[in-house]
Amino acid sequence: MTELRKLPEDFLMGGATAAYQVEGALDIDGKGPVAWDTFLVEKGRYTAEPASDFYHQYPVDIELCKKFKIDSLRMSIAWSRIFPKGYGEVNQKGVDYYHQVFAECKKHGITPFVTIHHFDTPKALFDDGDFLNRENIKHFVDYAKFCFDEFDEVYYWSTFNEIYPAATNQYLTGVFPPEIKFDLSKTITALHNMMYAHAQAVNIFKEGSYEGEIGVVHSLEPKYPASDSPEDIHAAELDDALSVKFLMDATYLGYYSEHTMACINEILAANNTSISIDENDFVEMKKAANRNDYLGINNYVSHWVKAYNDESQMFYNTTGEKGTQVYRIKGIGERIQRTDLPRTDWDWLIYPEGIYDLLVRIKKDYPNYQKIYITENGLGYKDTFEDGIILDDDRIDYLRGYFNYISKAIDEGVNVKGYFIWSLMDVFSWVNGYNKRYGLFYVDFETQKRYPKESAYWYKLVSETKTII
Ligand code: BGP
Repeated sequence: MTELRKLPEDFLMGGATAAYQVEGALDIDGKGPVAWDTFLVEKGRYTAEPASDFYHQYPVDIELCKKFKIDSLRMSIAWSRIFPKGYGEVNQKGVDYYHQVFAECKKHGITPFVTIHHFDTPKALFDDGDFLNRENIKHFVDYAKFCFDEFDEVYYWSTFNEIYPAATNQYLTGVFPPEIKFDLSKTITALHNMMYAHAQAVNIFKEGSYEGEIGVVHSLEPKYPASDSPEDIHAAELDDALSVKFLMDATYLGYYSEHTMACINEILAANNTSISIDENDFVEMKKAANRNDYLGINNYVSHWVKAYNDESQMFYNTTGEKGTQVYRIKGIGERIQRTDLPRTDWDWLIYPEGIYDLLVRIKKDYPNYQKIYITENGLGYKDTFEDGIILDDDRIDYLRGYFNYISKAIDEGVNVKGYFIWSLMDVFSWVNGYNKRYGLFYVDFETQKRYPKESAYWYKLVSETKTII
Protein backbone atom coordinates (compact mmCIF):
# COMPACT_ATOMS: atom_id res chain seq x y z
CA MET A 1 0.00 0.00 0.00
CA THR A 2 1.35 3.41 -0.88
CA GLU A 3 1.55 5.92 1.90
CA LEU A 4 -0.94 8.77 1.86
CA ARG A 5 0.49 12.21 1.28
CA LYS A 6 0.31 14.87 3.99
CA LEU A 7 -0.24 18.60 3.79
CA PRO A 8 1.54 21.04 6.10
CA GLU A 9 -0.17 21.51 9.48
CA ASP A 10 -0.85 25.20 8.80
CA PHE A 11 -2.20 24.56 5.28
CA LEU A 12 -5.31 26.70 4.79
CA MET A 13 -8.38 24.91 3.42
CA GLY A 14 -10.85 27.27 1.84
CA GLY A 15 -13.94 27.56 -0.29
CA ALA A 16 -14.18 30.08 -3.13
CA THR A 17 -17.05 32.21 -4.39
CA ALA A 18 -17.48 35.45 -6.34
CA ALA A 19 -20.06 38.16 -5.63
CA TYR A 20 -21.88 38.06 -8.96
CA GLN A 21 -22.01 34.28 -9.01
CA VAL A 22 -23.53 33.84 -5.58
CA GLU A 23 -25.18 36.94 -4.20
CA GLY A 24 -28.25 37.55 -6.36
CA ALA A 25 -30.06 40.68 -5.10
CA LEU A 26 -28.91 42.38 -8.28
CA ASP A 27 -30.86 45.57 -7.88
CA ILE A 28 -31.73 45.87 -4.25
CA ASP A 29 -30.34 48.03 -1.46
CA GLY A 30 -28.90 50.51 -3.94
CA LYS A 31 -26.68 48.17 -5.96
CA GLY A 32 -25.76 49.65 -9.33
CA PRO A 33 -26.01 47.63 -12.55
CA VAL A 34 -23.21 45.70 -14.25
CA ALA A 35 -23.01 44.78 -17.94
CA TRP A 36 -23.92 41.17 -17.18
CA ASP A 37 -27.41 42.11 -15.95
CA THR A 38 -28.65 43.26 -19.34
CA PHE A 39 -26.38 40.96 -21.35
CA LEU A 40 -27.86 37.83 -19.78
CA VAL A 41 -31.43 39.06 -20.15
CA GLU A 42 -30.80 39.82 -23.81
CA LYS A 43 -29.36 36.34 -24.32
CA GLY A 44 -32.47 34.92 -22.70
CA ARG A 45 -30.58 31.92 -21.32
CA TYR A 46 -30.49 32.46 -17.56
CA THR A 47 -29.71 35.25 -15.17
CA ALA A 48 -27.71 35.63 -11.98
CA GLU A 49 -30.86 36.24 -9.97
CA PRO A 50 -31.04 34.86 -7.32
CA ALA A 51 -27.96 32.71 -8.02
CA SER A 52 -27.12 31.07 -4.67
CA ASP A 53 -28.86 33.91 -2.80
CA PHE A 54 -25.73 34.50 -0.72
CA TYR A 55 -27.00 38.04 -0.16
CA HIS A 56 -29.49 36.53 2.29
CA GLN A 57 -28.07 33.06 2.91
CA TYR A 58 -24.59 34.12 3.99
CA PRO A 59 -25.13 33.13 7.65
CA VAL A 60 -26.06 29.61 6.48
CA ASP A 61 -23.03 29.34 4.18
CA ILE A 62 -20.59 30.66 6.75
CA GLU A 63 -21.94 28.27 9.34
CA LEU A 64 -21.45 25.43 6.85
CA CYS A 65 -17.83 26.51 6.50
CA LYS A 66 -17.38 26.11 10.20
CA LYS A 67 -19.17 22.75 10.33
CA PHE A 68 -17.09 21.35 7.50
CA LYS A 69 -13.73 22.68 8.68
CA ILE A 70 -13.37 25.19 5.89
CA ASP A 71 -10.96 27.73 7.34
CA SER A 72 -11.39 30.52 4.84
CA LEU A 73 -14.04 31.94 2.54
CA ARG A 74 -12.79 33.42 -0.70
CA MET A 75 -15.34 36.01 -1.77
CA SER A 76 -15.44 39.23 -3.72
CA ILE A 77 -16.91 42.63 -3.10
CA ALA A 78 -19.34 43.80 -5.76
CA TRP A 79 -17.89 47.14 -6.84
CA SER A 80 -21.34 48.46 -7.82
CA ARG A 81 -22.76 47.71 -4.36
CA ILE A 82 -20.24 50.15 -2.94
CA PHE A 83 -20.15 52.67 -5.79
CA PRO A 84 -23.30 52.16 -7.91
CA LYS A 85 -21.77 54.11 -10.79
CA GLY A 86 -18.24 52.89 -10.12
CA TYR A 87 -17.14 56.15 -8.52
CA GLY A 88 -18.59 59.12 -6.67
CA GLU A 89 -21.37 58.57 -4.19
CA VAL A 90 -21.04 55.65 -1.78
CA ASN A 91 -23.98 53.31 -1.23
CA GLN A 92 -23.96 52.87 2.54
CA LYS A 93 -26.26 49.84 2.43
CA GLY A 94 -23.70 48.01 0.32
CA VAL A 95 -20.93 48.90 2.73
CA ASP A 96 -23.05 47.74 5.68
CA TYR A 97 -23.78 44.45 3.95
CA TYR A 98 -20.12 43.49 3.67
CA HIS A 99 -19.49 44.54 7.28
CA GLN A 100 -22.24 42.10 8.26
CA VAL A 101 -20.70 39.31 6.18
CA PHE A 102 -17.27 39.90 7.74
CA ALA A 103 -18.82 39.99 11.23
CA GLU A 104 -20.47 36.63 10.56
CA CYS A 105 -17.12 35.23 9.41
CA LYS A 106 -15.52 36.47 12.59
CA LYS A 107 -18.26 34.94 14.72
CA HIS A 108 -17.45 31.51 13.28
CA GLY A 109 -13.70 31.92 13.03
CA ILE A 110 -13.70 31.93 9.22
CA THR A 111 -11.05 34.07 7.50
CA PRO A 112 -12.37 36.18 4.63
CA PHE A 113 -10.06 36.20 1.60
CA VAL A 114 -11.38 39.09 -0.42
CA THR A 115 -11.16 39.91 -4.13
CA ILE A 116 -11.74 43.48 -5.15
CA HIS A 117 -12.61 42.84 -8.81
CA HIS A 118 -14.10 39.59 -10.06
CA PHE A 119 -15.45 40.22 -13.60
CA ASP A 120 -18.07 42.76 -12.49
CA THR A 121 -17.07 46.29 -13.47
CA PRO A 122 -20.00 48.68 -12.85
CA LYS A 123 -22.00 49.20 -16.05
CA ALA A 124 -21.34 52.92 -16.36
CA LEU A 125 -17.58 52.30 -16.44
CA PHE A 126 -17.93 49.17 -18.52
CA ASP A 127 -19.87 51.06 -21.20
CA ASP A 128 -17.13 53.63 -21.12
CA GLY A 129 -14.50 51.11 -22.22
CA ASP A 130 -13.87 49.12 -19.04
CA PHE A 131 -10.11 48.63 -18.66
CA LEU A 132 -9.37 49.84 -22.16
CA ASN A 133 -10.17 53.29 -20.82
CA ARG A 134 -7.28 54.61 -18.71
CA GLU A 135 -9.69 56.81 -16.71
CA ASN A 136 -11.24 53.66 -15.32
CA ILE A 137 -7.92 52.57 -13.85
CA LYS A 138 -8.17 55.56 -11.56
CA HIS A 139 -11.73 54.66 -10.56
CA PHE A 140 -10.63 51.10 -9.78
CA VAL A 141 -7.73 52.30 -7.64
CA ASP A 142 -10.00 54.72 -5.74
CA TYR A 143 -12.44 51.90 -5.11
CA ALA A 144 -9.63 49.61 -3.92
CA LYS A 145 -8.39 52.30 -1.53
CA PHE A 146 -11.92 52.80 -0.24
CA CYS A 147 -12.06 49.06 0.55
CA PHE A 148 -8.69 49.12 2.36
CA ASP A 149 -9.80 52.11 4.45
CA GLU A 150 -13.27 50.84 5.23
CA PHE A 151 -12.93 47.09 5.76
CA ASP A 152 -10.22 46.68 8.34
CA GLU A 153 -11.76 43.31 9.23
CA VAL A 154 -10.11 41.97 6.07
CA TYR A 155 -6.52 40.74 6.20
CA TYR A 156 -6.17 39.10 2.77
CA TRP A 157 -6.82 41.21 -0.31
CA SER A 158 -6.63 40.21 -3.97
CA THR A 159 -6.74 43.08 -6.44
CA PHE A 160 -8.10 41.19 -9.44
CA ASN A 161 -9.47 37.78 -10.22
CA GLU A 162 -8.07 36.31 -13.45
CA ILE A 163 -6.86 39.22 -15.53
CA TYR A 164 -6.17 36.94 -18.53
CA PRO A 165 -9.66 35.42 -18.80
CA ALA A 166 -11.21 38.81 -17.99
CA ALA A 167 -9.53 40.33 -21.06
CA THR A 168 -9.62 37.34 -23.40
CA ASN A 169 -13.24 36.49 -22.71
CA GLN A 170 -14.16 40.07 -23.57
CA TYR A 171 -11.97 40.62 -26.62
CA LEU A 172 -10.58 37.30 -27.84
CA THR A 173 -13.01 34.43 -27.30
CA GLY A 174 -15.88 36.91 -27.06
CA VAL A 175 -17.88 34.81 -24.60
CA PHE A 176 -18.20 37.69 -22.13
CA PRO A 177 -19.77 41.06 -22.94
CA PRO A 178 -19.01 43.03 -25.11
CA GLU A 179 -18.52 39.81 -27.17
CA ILE A 180 -15.62 41.06 -29.30
CA LYS A 181 -13.67 38.28 -30.99
CA PHE A 182 -10.04 37.94 -31.98
CA ASP A 183 -9.01 41.50 -31.18
CA LEU A 184 -5.44 40.98 -29.97
CA SER A 185 -4.78 44.67 -29.62
CA LYS A 186 -7.70 45.24 -27.24
CA THR A 187 -6.89 42.02 -25.38
CA ILE A 188 -3.28 42.93 -24.67
CA THR A 189 -4.09 46.56 -23.89
CA ALA A 190 -6.68 45.46 -21.33
CA LEU A 191 -4.21 42.96 -19.82
CA HIS A 192 -1.57 45.62 -19.42
CA ASN A 193 -3.98 48.21 -18.04
CA MET A 194 -5.26 45.79 -15.41
CA MET A 195 -1.70 44.88 -14.43
CA TYR A 196 -0.93 48.57 -14.10
CA ALA A 197 -4.06 49.05 -11.97
CA HIS A 198 -2.98 46.09 -9.82
CA ALA A 199 0.44 47.67 -9.29
CA GLN A 200 -1.08 50.96 -8.20
CA ALA A 201 -3.41 49.26 -5.72
CA VAL A 202 -0.50 47.24 -4.28
CA ASN A 203 1.60 50.37 -3.85
CA ILE A 204 -1.21 52.24 -2.13
CA PHE A 205 -1.74 49.32 0.21
CA LYS A 206 1.96 48.99 1.01
CA GLU A 207 2.47 52.71 1.49
CA GLY A 208 -0.61 53.02 3.72
CA SER A 209 -0.78 51.84 7.30
CA TYR A 210 -2.90 48.82 6.53
CA GLU A 211 -2.52 45.55 8.29
CA GLY A 212 -2.72 42.59 6.00
CA GLU A 213 -1.53 40.98 2.81
CA ILE A 214 -2.14 41.77 -0.81
CA GLY A 215 -1.76 39.80 -4.01
CA VAL A 216 -3.37 39.04 -7.32
CA VAL A 217 -5.19 35.96 -8.57
CA HIS A 218 -4.04 34.72 -11.97
CA SER A 219 -5.52 31.95 -14.02
CA LEU A 220 -2.42 29.98 -15.02
CA GLU A 221 -2.70 27.04 -17.39
CA PRO A 222 0.39 25.10 -18.46
CA LYS A 223 0.99 24.83 -22.22
CA TYR A 224 2.69 21.85 -23.81
CA PRO A 225 3.57 21.42 -27.48
CA ALA A 226 1.25 19.05 -29.33
CA SER A 227 4.27 17.38 -30.99
CA ASP A 228 8.06 17.62 -31.15
CA SER A 229 7.95 19.72 -34.28
CA PRO A 230 9.65 23.13 -33.96
CA GLU A 231 6.39 24.78 -35.14
CA ASP A 232 4.34 23.22 -32.34
CA ILE A 233 7.03 23.93 -29.76
CA HIS A 234 6.96 27.56 -30.84
CA ALA A 235 3.14 27.67 -30.78
CA ALA A 236 3.15 26.48 -27.16
CA GLU A 237 5.77 29.13 -26.40
CA LEU A 238 3.62 31.88 -27.92
CA ASP A 239 0.49 30.79 -26.10
CA ASP A 240 2.44 30.63 -22.86
CA ALA A 241 3.97 34.08 -23.43
CA LEU A 242 0.57 35.69 -23.77
CA SER A 243 -1.34 33.76 -21.12
CA VAL A 244 1.32 33.20 -18.45
CA LYS A 245 4.52 35.17 -18.97
CA PHE A 246 2.89 38.50 -19.84
CA LEU A 247 1.06 38.46 -16.49
CA MET A 248 3.78 36.92 -14.40
CA ASP A 249 6.44 39.28 -15.78
CA ALA A 250 4.18 42.25 -15.01
CA THR A 251 3.51 40.94 -11.51
CA TYR A 252 7.00 39.88 -10.46
CA LEU A 253 9.37 41.84 -12.70
CA GLY A 254 7.32 44.99 -13.17
CA TYR A 255 8.03 44.98 -16.92
CA TYR A 256 7.88 42.54 -19.82
CA SER A 257 11.04 40.58 -20.52
CA GLU A 258 12.59 40.74 -23.98
CA HIS A 259 11.47 37.20 -24.75
CA THR A 260 7.89 37.90 -23.68
CA MET A 261 7.74 41.07 -25.77
CA ALA A 262 9.22 39.33 -28.80
CA CYS A 263 6.44 36.73 -28.61
CA ILE A 264 3.75 39.38 -28.05
CA ASN A 265 4.98 41.39 -31.03
CA GLU A 266 5.02 38.28 -33.19
CA ILE A 267 1.39 37.54 -32.23
CA LEU A 268 0.35 41.13 -32.89
CA ALA A 269 2.13 41.21 -36.25
CA ALA A 270 0.47 37.95 -37.34
CA ASN A 271 -2.84 39.63 -36.62
CA ASN A 272 -1.88 42.88 -38.40
CA THR A 273 -2.19 44.95 -35.30
CA SER A 274 -0.11 46.65 -32.63
CA ILE A 275 -0.34 48.14 -29.15
CA SER A 276 1.32 51.01 -27.40
CA ILE A 277 2.40 50.76 -23.79
CA ASP A 278 3.38 53.86 -21.86
CA GLU A 279 6.91 53.18 -20.55
CA ASN A 280 6.11 55.32 -17.50
CA ASP A 281 3.76 52.59 -16.26
CA PHE A 282 6.78 50.43 -15.50
CA VAL A 283 7.89 52.79 -12.73
CA GLU A 284 4.80 51.94 -10.68
CA MET A 285 4.88 48.31 -11.76
CA LYS A 286 8.52 47.79 -10.78
CA LYS A 287 7.82 49.30 -7.39
CA ALA A 288 4.99 46.80 -6.87
CA ALA A 289 6.91 43.79 -8.20
CA ASN A 290 8.53 42.96 -4.86
CA ARG A 291 5.53 43.90 -2.80
CA ASN A 292 3.10 41.08 -3.63
CA ASP A 293 2.61 39.13 -0.44
CA TYR A 294 1.22 36.15 -2.29
CA LEU A 295 0.19 34.86 -5.67
CA GLY A 296 -3.26 33.35 -6.10
CA ILE A 297 -3.38 30.64 -8.75
CA ASN A 298 -6.57 29.44 -10.39
CA ASN A 299 -5.90 26.27 -12.31
CA TYR A 300 -8.33 23.81 -13.80
CA VAL A 301 -6.78 22.71 -17.08
CA SER A 302 -3.61 22.32 -19.15
CA HIS A 303 -3.34 22.73 -22.91
CA TRP A 304 -1.52 21.06 -25.78
CA VAL A 305 -0.83 23.55 -28.51
CA LYS A 306 -0.32 23.05 -32.23
CA ALA A 307 0.86 25.67 -34.73
CA TYR A 308 -2.00 27.50 -36.40
CA ASN A 309 -1.74 30.34 -38.89
CA ASP A 310 -5.14 30.43 -40.60
CA GLU A 311 -8.01 32.69 -39.61
CA SER A 312 -8.97 32.42 -35.93
CA GLN A 313 -11.85 30.11 -35.09
CA MET A 314 -13.58 29.68 -31.81
CA PHE A 315 -16.37 27.56 -30.50
CA TYR A 316 -16.53 27.73 -26.78
CA ASN A 317 -18.28 24.75 -25.23
CA THR A 318 -20.92 26.30 -22.98
CA THR A 319 -23.38 23.43 -23.26
CA GLY A 320 -21.61 20.52 -21.63
CA GLU A 321 -21.75 18.63 -24.92
CA LYS A 322 -18.38 16.91 -24.94
CA GLY A 323 -16.17 17.30 -27.97
CA THR A 324 -17.55 20.60 -29.25
CA GLN A 325 -14.79 23.00 -28.20
CA VAL A 326 -12.69 24.64 -30.94
CA TYR A 327 -9.88 27.04 -30.01
CA ARG A 328 -7.65 28.29 -32.82
CA ILE A 329 -5.98 31.68 -32.74
CA LYS A 330 -4.14 32.92 -35.76
CA GLY A 331 -0.47 33.45 -35.11
CA ILE A 332 -0.60 31.68 -31.74
CA GLY A 333 -1.90 28.17 -32.12
CA GLU A 334 -4.63 25.64 -31.73
CA ARG A 335 -5.38 24.19 -28.32
CA ILE A 336 -6.08 20.59 -29.30
CA GLN A 337 -8.30 18.12 -27.51
CA ARG A 338 -6.20 15.20 -26.35
CA THR A 339 -8.66 12.35 -26.51
CA ASP A 340 -6.31 10.09 -24.54
CA LEU A 341 -6.75 12.25 -21.44
CA PRO A 342 -9.86 12.51 -19.30
CA ARG A 343 -11.82 15.72 -19.79
CA THR A 344 -15.02 17.19 -18.47
CA ASP A 345 -18.24 17.48 -20.45
CA TRP A 346 -17.17 21.06 -21.08
CA ASP A 347 -13.93 19.84 -22.71
CA TRP A 348 -11.64 20.88 -19.87
CA LEU A 349 -8.72 18.43 -19.84
CA ILE A 350 -8.05 16.88 -16.46
CA TYR A 351 -4.31 16.76 -15.93
CA PRO A 352 -3.25 17.13 -12.29
CA GLU A 353 0.45 16.90 -13.15
CA GLY A 354 -0.02 20.30 -14.80
CA ILE A 355 -0.40 22.07 -11.48
CA TYR A 356 2.86 20.53 -10.29
CA ASP A 357 4.72 21.67 -13.42
CA LEU A 358 3.29 25.14 -12.97
CA LEU A 359 4.24 25.44 -9.30
CA VAL A 360 7.79 24.22 -9.82
CA ARG A 361 8.23 26.57 -12.73
CA ILE A 362 7.06 29.63 -10.79
CA LYS A 363 9.57 28.94 -8.06
CA LYS A 364 12.30 28.73 -10.69
CA ASP A 365 11.29 31.62 -12.99
CA TYR A 366 9.97 34.10 -10.41
CA PRO A 367 11.97 33.47 -7.24
CA ASN A 368 10.56 36.62 -5.59
CA TYR A 369 7.04 35.07 -5.49
CA GLN A 370 6.89 34.79 -1.63
CA LYS A 371 4.01 32.34 -1.30
CA ILE A 372 1.15 30.82 -3.25
CA TYR A 373 -2.48 30.05 -2.56
CA ILE A 374 -4.38 27.89 -4.99
CA THR A 375 -7.36 30.21 -5.13
CA GLU A 376 -9.48 28.10 -7.50
CA ASN A 377 -9.52 24.50 -8.65
CA GLY A 378 -12.39 22.07 -8.90
CA LEU A 379 -14.59 19.97 -11.14
CA GLY A 380 -17.54 21.35 -13.08
CA TYR A 381 -19.98 18.48 -13.27
CA LYS A 382 -23.63 17.57 -13.78
CA ASP A 383 -24.20 16.28 -10.27
CA THR A 384 -27.03 13.88 -9.62
CA PHE A 385 -29.24 14.48 -6.67
CA GLU A 386 -31.15 11.56 -5.23
CA ASP A 387 -33.16 12.05 -2.03
CA GLY A 388 -30.76 14.68 -0.77
CA ILE A 389 -27.72 12.51 -1.51
CA ILE A 390 -25.07 13.59 -3.99
CA LEU A 391 -22.41 10.99 -4.67
CA ASP A 392 -19.73 12.94 -6.50
CA ASP A 393 -16.85 10.45 -6.55
CA ASP A 394 -15.56 11.95 -9.77
CA ARG A 395 -15.05 15.25 -7.98
CA ILE A 396 -13.26 13.53 -5.10
CA ASP A 397 -10.96 11.76 -7.59
CA TYR A 398 -10.28 15.06 -9.32
CA LEU A 399 -9.46 16.81 -6.05
CA ARG A 400 -7.31 13.95 -4.80
CA GLY A 401 -5.29 14.10 -8.01
CA TYR A 402 -4.65 17.83 -7.76
CA PHE A 403 -3.96 17.74 -4.02
CA ASN A 404 -1.36 15.00 -4.50
CA TYR A 405 0.52 17.04 -7.08
CA ILE A 406 0.29 20.20 -4.98
CA SER A 407 1.73 18.28 -2.04
CA LYS A 408 4.53 16.94 -4.26
CA ALA A 409 5.40 20.53 -5.23
CA ILE A 410 5.37 21.54 -1.56
CA ASP A 411 7.74 18.68 -0.78
CA GLU A 412 10.05 20.08 -3.43
CA GLY A 413 10.13 23.46 -1.77
CA VAL A 414 7.33 25.44 -3.44
CA ASN A 415 5.71 27.59 -0.78
CA VAL A 416 2.02 26.76 -1.22
CA LYS A 417 0.11 27.88 1.85
CA GLY A 418 -3.45 26.96 1.07
CA TYR A 419 -6.15 25.78 -1.29
CA PHE A 420 -9.61 27.09 -2.10
CA ILE A 421 -11.99 24.76 -3.85
CA TRP A 422 -14.08 26.28 -6.60
CA SER A 423 -16.68 26.43 -5.40
CA LEU A 424 -17.91 26.48 -1.85
CA MET A 425 -21.52 25.89 -2.91
CA ASP A 426 -23.02 25.52 -6.38
CA VAL A 427 -23.00 28.89 -8.08
CA PHE A 428 -24.08 30.64 -11.24
CA SER A 429 -21.49 30.03 -13.98
CA TRP A 430 -20.84 33.03 -16.26
CA VAL A 431 -21.20 31.24 -19.57
CA ASN A 432 -22.75 27.95 -18.50
CA GLY A 433 -25.63 28.94 -16.24
CA TYR A 434 -26.65 26.49 -13.58
CA ASN A 435 -26.12 22.93 -14.76
CA LYS A 436 -22.33 23.05 -14.44
CA ARG A 437 -21.98 22.52 -10.73
CA TYR A 438 -18.75 22.85 -8.76
CA GLY A 439 -19.85 23.15 -5.12
CA LEU A 440 -19.03 21.15 -2.04
CA PHE A 441 -22.63 21.98 -1.18
CA TYR A 442 -25.42 21.26 -3.62
CA VAL A 443 -27.80 24.16 -3.99
CA ASP A 444 -31.41 23.59 -4.89
CA PHE A 445 -31.81 26.84 -6.80
CA GLU A 446 -35.61 26.78 -6.29
CA THR A 447 -35.61 26.51 -2.52
CA GLN A 448 -32.05 27.70 -1.88
CA LYS A 449 -31.54 24.74 0.43
CA ARG A 450 -27.96 23.47 0.74
CA TYR A 451 -27.01 19.78 0.82
CA PRO A 452 -23.47 18.60 1.53
CA LYS A 453 -22.13 16.42 -1.28
CA GLU A 454 -19.96 13.40 -0.58
CA SER A 455 -17.00 15.62 -1.48
CA ALA A 456 -17.82 17.98 1.40
CA TYR A 457 -17.23 15.12 3.86
CA TRP A 458 -14.01 14.18 2.07
CA TYR A 459 -12.83 17.79 2.17
CA LYS A 460 -13.60 18.00 5.89
CA LEU A 461 -11.53 14.91 6.60
CA VAL A 462 -8.61 16.24 4.59
CA SER A 463 -8.84 19.53 6.45
CA GLU A 464 -8.97 17.81 9.85
CA THR A 465 -6.22 15.29 9.23
CA LYS A 466 -4.10 17.19 6.68
CA THR A 467 -3.91 13.86 4.92
CA ILE A 468 -4.86 13.39 1.28
CA ILE A 469 -7.16 10.40 1.58
C1 BGP B 1 -12.88 30.97 -13.21
C2 BGP B 1 -13.60 32.10 -12.55
C3 BGP B 1 -14.77 31.71 -11.73
C4 BGP B 1 -15.52 30.49 -12.19
C5 BGP B 1 -14.61 29.40 -12.70
C6 BGP B 1 -15.32 28.26 -13.38
O1 BGP B 1 -12.37 31.40 -14.41
O2 BGP B 1 -12.74 32.85 -11.74
O3 BGP B 1 -15.54 32.86 -11.57
O4 BGP B 1 -16.52 30.83 -13.06
O5 BGP B 1 -13.65 29.88 -13.58
O6 BGP B 1 -15.66 28.62 -14.67
P1 BGP B 1 -16.95 28.11 -15.39
O7 BGP B 1 -18.07 28.56 -14.54
O8 BGP B 1 -16.94 28.78 -16.73
O9 BGP B 1 -16.83 26.66 -15.49
